[in-house]
Amino acid sequence: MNTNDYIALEEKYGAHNYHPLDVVIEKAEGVWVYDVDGNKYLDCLAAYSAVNQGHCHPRIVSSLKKQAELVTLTSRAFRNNQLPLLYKELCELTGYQMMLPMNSGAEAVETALKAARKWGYKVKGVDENSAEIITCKNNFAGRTITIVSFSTEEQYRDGFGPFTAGFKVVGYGDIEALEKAINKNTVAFLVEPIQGEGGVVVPPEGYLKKAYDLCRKHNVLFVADEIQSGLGRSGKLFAYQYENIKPDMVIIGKALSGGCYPVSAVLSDKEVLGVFNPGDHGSTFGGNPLGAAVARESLKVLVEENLIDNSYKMGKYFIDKLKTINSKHIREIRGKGLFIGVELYPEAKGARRFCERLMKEGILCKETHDNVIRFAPPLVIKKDEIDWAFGKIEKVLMMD
Ligand code: IF1
Repeated sequence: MNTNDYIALEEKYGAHNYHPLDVVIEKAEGVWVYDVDGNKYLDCLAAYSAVNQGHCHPRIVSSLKKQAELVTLTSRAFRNNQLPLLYKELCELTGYQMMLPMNSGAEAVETALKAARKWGYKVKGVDENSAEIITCKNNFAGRTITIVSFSTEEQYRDGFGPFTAGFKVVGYGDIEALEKAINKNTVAFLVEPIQGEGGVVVPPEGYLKKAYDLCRKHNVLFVADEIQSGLGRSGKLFAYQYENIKPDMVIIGKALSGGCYPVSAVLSDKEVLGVFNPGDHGSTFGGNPLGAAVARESLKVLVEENLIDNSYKMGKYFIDKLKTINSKHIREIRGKGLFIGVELYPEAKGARRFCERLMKEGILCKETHDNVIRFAPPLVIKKDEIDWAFGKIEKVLMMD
């Protein structure tokens, strides 16, 4: 079978909830992916930052294989020997006292929302059923009905009402709007330290600290959604670390498993996650030994292979090179670490057509927010691979 044969099957049998590029990948290793027709591509999306450690990292794959032959799932009705070790290693790495494991990012976001509301009622003393959570315009936190209840992207909401109450939306970076939105019922402020789907938007210098201080002043939880920006993507372990803050909750996923298995988590100190009592919350697969073993190895690889520092250095190198491209299409180049967005002018007629051209040149990337090309390769990328990609990116962006 060739590319078109696979596409035909997808068209015939699959729900059409995506519009992917016409590339059918059958193998991947490090920063490279290979399609069914024998073509090779540099992956500049890394599965939306789930493959920070590189595709099929040997250490992570072998941890998956080894654990899969021991025990994969016990349910949380019983205990297993991998989760306690993940708890310890993840809390020591991040400096938090507690962790609650889930599977998808959205499940971890929902967990954080429930923890914030419960903390609001049991600790802050907000009246029952009146908790409010503030989020930002152009947020992306997942696809559940509660999460899209606070989305500002019409398409993500269309046809999915009625929506969950108790959310307010303020401009990203607008500290006055945040202050105005806070009231006695506010329990949390949920924010991406760098907005991914919003177009790789880095907030104004000092915004996160000012928002954090406002949360402190009004006894509101500062909750960082680091599912995409975290675990080295921004050039630091967490993107929030570019400012002098320590969120009350941090939500992670994606690269927590190196892209080998769905593992997500919420991190906090005891005051917040301590509000959960046995039976309050859970999930069949949450905290399973297979995911825990994979997550443990994924974190070890991130640290032992200095991928965070590589993200910082290669990201700076990549951005500096991109800034030399003298293309009429480029409005702004922005990002931190290997979390890079190239925003095009509206006259460029959208980023998708450049992504299609880049695919023909052997580079896979994804447009976000219509006019932004996102470059977010695995954090293992080397200078010569960036040089190789740069030549093709420059060629494509210099076209009409
Ligand atoms: C899709 C977007 C990215 C996330 C942040 C929570 C989640 C995500 C900051 C939920 C997930 C994924 C979802 C995937 C495509 C991708 C995406 F384009 F949708 F918005 F990365 F930008 N917080 N993002 O980025 O995690 O439940 O997916 O594990 O839904 O198409 P999830």
